[in-house]
Parts: sequence; C-alpha cells; structure tokens
Amino acid sequence: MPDAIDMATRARSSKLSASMDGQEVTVAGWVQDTRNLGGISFIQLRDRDGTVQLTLPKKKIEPGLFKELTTIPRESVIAVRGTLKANKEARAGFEIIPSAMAALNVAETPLPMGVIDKVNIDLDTRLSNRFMDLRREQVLAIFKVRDALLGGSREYLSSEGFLEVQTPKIVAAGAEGGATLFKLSYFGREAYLAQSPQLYKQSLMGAGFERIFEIAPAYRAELSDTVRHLSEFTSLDVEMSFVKDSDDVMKVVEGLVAHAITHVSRKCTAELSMLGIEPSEQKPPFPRLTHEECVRLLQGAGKKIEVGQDIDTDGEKMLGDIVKKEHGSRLYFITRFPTELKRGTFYAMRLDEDPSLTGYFDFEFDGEELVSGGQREHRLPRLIAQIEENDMSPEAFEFYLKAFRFGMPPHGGFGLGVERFLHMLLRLPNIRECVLFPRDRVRIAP
Ligand code: AMO
Repeated sequence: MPDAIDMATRARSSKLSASMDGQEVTVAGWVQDTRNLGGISFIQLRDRDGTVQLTLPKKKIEPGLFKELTTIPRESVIAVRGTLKANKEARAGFEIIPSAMAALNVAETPLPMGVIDKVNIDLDTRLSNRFMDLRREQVLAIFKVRDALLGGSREYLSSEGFLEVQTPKIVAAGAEGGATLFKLSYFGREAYLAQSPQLYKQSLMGAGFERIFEIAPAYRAELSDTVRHLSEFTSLDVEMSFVKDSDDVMKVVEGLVAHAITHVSRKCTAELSMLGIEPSEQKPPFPRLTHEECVRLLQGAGKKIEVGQDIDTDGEKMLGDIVKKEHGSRLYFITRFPTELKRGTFYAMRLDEDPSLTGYFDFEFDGEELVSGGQREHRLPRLIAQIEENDMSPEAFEFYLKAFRFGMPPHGGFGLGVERFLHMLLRLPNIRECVLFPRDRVRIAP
C-alpha cells in the first residue's frame, strides 16, 4: 500500500459528515458503482455502515489517479485519501475529492451475482455466493436486526438475573427424539450433535445455578425440506428453579419476546424500513388458549380435527389468523398440551389433576411455533417412568438422572428458535434468510 494511505486514519462512512468540510479523510471499502459523465465521475464506495460518494472532477484530479479510479471493476476493494466537501446534492450531504488511492484487491469480472442490481436473484444462487449476497444492504439489514434481537434478549435476561452459560454440543444422548439425531464417531464411540441443551440446562438447576440462559447452535436432522426448518439453528434456552408452575415460565417468555421486539423497533428503524416492516411494540400479557380451545376454534372455522389431535402446519396458520382477529394479537400461547402429543418430551411434567394433560405450552408468532417449554418433572421415580414409557433406557440417561438423586429443585424452562423469531418478525419468505451460512438437507457449503 502506498505510504500516502495510512489505514490507522481510516473512518467508516457513518463517522463522516458535512460538518467535517475541508478535512483530509481516509476511507476504504468496496467500489459499488461508478458513473462516468465525461468531465466528472462519481464512485459510490461502500462499507458496512453505508456508502460515501467520491467525486472526481476530471480537470482537478491527477490523470493517472483519475484513470485508475474510474476503470477499477465494481466490487474491488480500495482505500482512498481525499478532502471532504459539504455538498447538499450528494446523498449523505458531502462528497470526497480523492488525492490518492490504493487498490487493495481488484475484483474479477464478471461478478457471480449483482450487489445493487434490482433483478430478483433466486435463493439458491444467493446462498451459493453468500459472501456476495451478504454485501447487499437489505441482506445485511437482517443481520443487524439479528444482532439487536439477541442484544435485547441478553439485556432482558440479564436484568432478570439469568446467568449466560455454554453447554456441550457433542453429547452422549439426545433429548428430542431419535429421528432427528445426527450421529458422529467420537474416538470410536457413538456420539451425537446436541439437538437442544435440555439435559444440561436441567443439570444446572441441580447444580444450584437457579436461572440460566444459553444462545447456541442446535442440530436436527430434519428430513422435511420446509421454509421453517434448518439442520443447524440457534436455540435460545432458558431454565429457572423454584417455579410454581408453567405460568412462571410463560411470564419470562412473554417478557423476553416483548422486550426484544421493542429493542429492535427502537434500534433498527432504518433496517426495518429497508425491509418494509413497520416497527411495532407488543405488550404482554399475550393471550393464553388451551390446546382444546384451539382445536375448537379450528373446528368452528371448518377444519377437520378432534380434541387431542396434533394441529398441523395449515391448522397453525389458520389459528394464527383466528387469534389475530379475535384477540388482536400476533403472539399467543397454546397451553395444556395433551400428554399424548408431548410423550416424546419425557422431561415434561404432567398435570397432577389430570395426567392426560401436561402444563407444557407452545408460544406462537403469526401461526408459527416460536417457543416450547413448561415445568419439568423433577421427581426421579416419575421421570424414570416417563423415560421408560418412551422405550428409552434410563441407563443411557444416568449422567442426567444422577443430578435428580441429590437435590433437584422444581424447575422449568423453554427453548426459542432465534431464526424462527427473525423469520416471523421480518416476514421473510424463507428461514434460511436469517442464517449467514444455512445448513439444510442438501447444503453444507459454503
Ligand atoms: P423444541 O424441539 O420445540 O423444544 O425446539 C424449541 C424451538 O426451537 C426452534 N426449532 C427450530 N428452528 C429451526 N429449525 C429447526 N429444525 C427447529 N427445531 C426447533 C423452534 C422451537 O419452538 N428442549 C425443548 C425446549 C424446552 O422445553 O426447553 C426443545 O428443544 O422455534
């Protein structure tokens, strides 16, 4: 790099303004667009925060520099030193008149896909060229919202006394059913990728951590190729001790979700507007409907379904519309899940007054499941019986069950799919949009 360009003085576009009129500045980024109008040329230089306009009046710029800047291919990375000039006609209210440049990496042509072109590019092409796709401002906006969503979630959980933890992702037993386990060979033994931190977050209640949360990857060998399933997703998990019932857990779910939405709405106004989303604040408490009530609402709307039966994807969507119309809320709980439907969830506590029901809930956003959780079974004999009912062997879970022998408080918790949250909040057509490098049945690269 020429001595003339000192990267230590580089400013990102958001740090520059018209009030710096006359100052020498250094900028660096990607050549987004070049317009040559004969006597004058304009370059839009992009960095993470936006673009700055480089203005090149031909007569005032050294000819070699003019040629180099105006012919460098789009998406090359350059550094430029120059004088900042206030200019009401430039998009940001100022422009930079270059005096030196360094071409840091010249882009090959043609580009694998456009960055600012308005044409629709199919998702597969975008994901195959994801480094390039992520340069697009509306795609980057999703990840800025994701950052705010997680920031707001951490802020809420920390203020409520939850400790952030990390648990293993290579595990000896699955907690969410054998069908979606990824097996791996672990020094000659069979191991699995964690489907959920379920068993560990419960163990931490036995360890006396009282209130914890984790934001980490979870793995599911999902065979169905849908717009809402990933093989690797980010699970936001919460666990808390000394709960009275599932309602204590539900209060944390709604507090967390409402806080995260408000945080995003306030922090990401520009990103939301770019994505065509109205900022909104959702005020808890959110409606609570029992599973039976939901089935009856669906029956009333003409859906063929019986009490105790699982609500399929179409039913979930229908229910989302009904609840929105009747209760005015996009967010709601489905409570008192039939035991039969949560049988695989061996750790769920059943209701003492009616063991055919659990205190388990799902929390829905526009008819898509965002969260599931509830009070856990902390009484060892019942827990063992529930494991056996699922044709699983308590021996395989001994590392987990041991914590229930030596002082386990009553507890409960939930798991929230971070990408599901973004998918619904931003009304994106496909959940893969919410992951930098999504993993599904066919994609493991990039
Ligand atoms: P569950 O299996 O319902 O519960 O998962 C919790 C939440 O994780 C999200 N999710 C997914 N997101 C994207 N792709 C997937 N394949 C996928 N699978 C699940 C959903 C879902 O609501 N251990 C329990 C939670 C608990 O009781 O604490 C569990 O994992 O948003």
